[in-house]
Amino acid sequence: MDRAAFFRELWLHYAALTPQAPVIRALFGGETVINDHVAFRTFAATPLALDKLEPRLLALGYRRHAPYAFPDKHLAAWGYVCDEDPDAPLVFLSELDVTALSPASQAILAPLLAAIPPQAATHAQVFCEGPMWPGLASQDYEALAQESEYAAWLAVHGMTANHFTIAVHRLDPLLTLSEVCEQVQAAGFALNTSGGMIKGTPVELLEQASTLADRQKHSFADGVCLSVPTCYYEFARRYPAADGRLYQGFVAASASRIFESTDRRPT
Ligand code: OOG
Ligand code: NI
Repeated sequence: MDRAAFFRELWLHYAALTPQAPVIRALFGGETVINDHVAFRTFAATPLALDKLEPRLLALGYRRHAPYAFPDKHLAAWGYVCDEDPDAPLVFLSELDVTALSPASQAILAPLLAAIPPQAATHAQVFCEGPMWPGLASQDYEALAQESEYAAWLAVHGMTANHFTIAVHRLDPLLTLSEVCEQVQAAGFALNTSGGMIKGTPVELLEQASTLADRQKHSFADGVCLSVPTCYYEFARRYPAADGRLYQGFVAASASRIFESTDRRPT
């Protein structure tokens, strides 16, 4: 599959989980909006680990750019860039070190991880395939989320883009990130305020904001139906680095707060 087809298909899966996304994108030009990046989550040391998925990104024309670490969330990530096409979205791929979780959380996850097919990373649709494991009971979901919102989200949704991102620096006419945030809020969408509404500064070459994830009813293995966070939309404004080219990296301190866009919150 070529890169354009890959992102078209990914958007369809993402928009089905994220009804806010096409509505918000339409505020800023609809299909003319440039997608700055997408992000995926996975379980480390499994057939879907980052090192197993990476060849799929390389095959789409990407290369590893920079690593990021989130020790408090037991996450590691890489950013990927596409040299052939400066307009291609960047990719942020993170993985959870399950062995760093409590024995109770590891026990909840063990049957899921054991069910991942050995060749899962080679599946044609791996990046929008969803969970390749049996469903959780609702109380296990809630127990897991207490310790790791990331683990609980990933257990429910599996491999799928958890956000797309409006490239604010590419909007015409140009808007500031706070103008973008105001328009999104005026349209009725709540933003993630963890660490402040706008994360990062021009000095860090990247300013970011994001919505709170949409929610959908999910029916758990014990028959209980709960509203769970699905996916969110992000807004990123990049600035030129010293060499005059736009910064292509991420900012770990900001990313750490952006992850929280899919946290469960009291409803
Ligand atoms: C990724 C969070 C980090 C960014 O742009 O810094 C991120 C995630 O939620 O999986 O997207
Ligand atoms: Ni992002």
